[in-house]
Amino acid sequence: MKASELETADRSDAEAVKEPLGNPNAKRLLADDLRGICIEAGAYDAGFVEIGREAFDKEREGMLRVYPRTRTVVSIVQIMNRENVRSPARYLSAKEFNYTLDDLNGITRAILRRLNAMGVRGVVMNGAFPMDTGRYPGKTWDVSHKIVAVEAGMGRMGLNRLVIHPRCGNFIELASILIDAELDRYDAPLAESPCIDCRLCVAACPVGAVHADGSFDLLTCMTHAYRDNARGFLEWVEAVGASGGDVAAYRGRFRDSETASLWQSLMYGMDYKCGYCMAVCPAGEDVKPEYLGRKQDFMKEVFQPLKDRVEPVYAMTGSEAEARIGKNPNKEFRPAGLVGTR
Ligand code: B12
Ligand code: SF4
Ligand code: SF4
Repeated sequence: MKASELETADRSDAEAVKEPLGNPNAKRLLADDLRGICIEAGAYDAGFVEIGREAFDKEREGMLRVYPRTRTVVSIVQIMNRENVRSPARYLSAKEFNYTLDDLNGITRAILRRLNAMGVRGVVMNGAFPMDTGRYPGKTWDVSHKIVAVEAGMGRMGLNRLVIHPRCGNFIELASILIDAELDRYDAPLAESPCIDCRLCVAACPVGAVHADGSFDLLTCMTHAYRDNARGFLEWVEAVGASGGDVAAYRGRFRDSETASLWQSLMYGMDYKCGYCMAVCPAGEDVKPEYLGRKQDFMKEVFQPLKDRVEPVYAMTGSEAEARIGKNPNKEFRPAGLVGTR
């Protein structure tokens, strides 16, 4: 699956609404009041974008398909605990990702309930899963929260392609709310990127998905970091089928530890295999002092434990990622990504 296919995968809906439906009863809100409601509900930060913004030209169709009365898109930011994200105990990091997404679900719903009571209607967009698997392996999500967050002035995308908040850095997760009200004023993108171009994200990525030229290899990242997601699961189903009851053949494809990981993901939320590009990022006013002026300590405490972590790393056979994995004796290449893109 190429990035271009991903971009066009859901563009075939001929009936798609192109402009928001008129709503004579639409309310007007003050941006300051709405921000107060968001912060009171537990958001770390919030910003607002009008549906007609040029940057939404490729996004608007998805937004209006979900909620045709959308006038304003609310970006909600929730902070993560960065020590959990950085921990070499990756199950703690996975829990931080999953828990923060759950937290966002609660916060966005609380905001919308308050707005409903004021006569404003809308739709809460999930931070991540579930998504529309009917469109798999195409673009299964309707709203790109990173694009909304950037337009709402919540941060800028760094070299690692994650939104970096000017204060707490990239240790945030995002959600959006589509509402039918218009605001007295809207937010604008930040003038400066908080990314300090240290390239630690490039160096930390075990599969080489973050490139120094700013490009990003989505499929390579997904094959490893999302091993327990849809593609890995399809591969597991094929392995079970192909083994025809031969347990040794099955174990040749999936070790017991890998079967246990899939089970754990199904039971407790996805066991993200990586996120190192986020863990090592020192950008953001609250984070930078941990790095600048004491780089050696930062590398020892944050970067090196992840680089040295002994673990399986998943990539396609013969790929550049396989070659990169082979250069780090702490990482064991495991063939993956064989099915799940058709
Ligand atoms: C799809 C997806 C992924 C994919 C692709 C990632 C990506 N960079 O887009 C994969 C599986 C790889 C992934 C991984 C991760 N993700 Co993710 N993911 C999403 C999702 C569902 C959509 C992202 C999206 O809109 N991408 C499209 C655009 C906006 O991304 P982009 O970087 O600008 O560029 C892509 C395309 O534009 C395209 N592209 C680029 N140039 C060009 C040029 C042309 C011509 C074309 C056609 C295309 C093209 O390829 C790029 C590659 O991604 C969102 C949730 C959501 N609904 O928004 C979460 C989200 C982006 N993920 C998130 C996180 C936390 C992660 C992980 C850290 C999870 C983990 N623990 O491993 C990693 C980090 C990887 C990384 N460095 O980006 C957070 C980001 C928070 C933040 N601070 O920004 C989000 C917002 C979830 C959330 N609710 O908080 N993710
Ligand atoms: S999540 Fe891991 S594999 Fe994906 S880009 Fe970040 S460091 Fe690389
Ligand atoms: S790790 Fe460094 S280069 Fe990468 S996004 Fe963060 S600040 Fe930018």
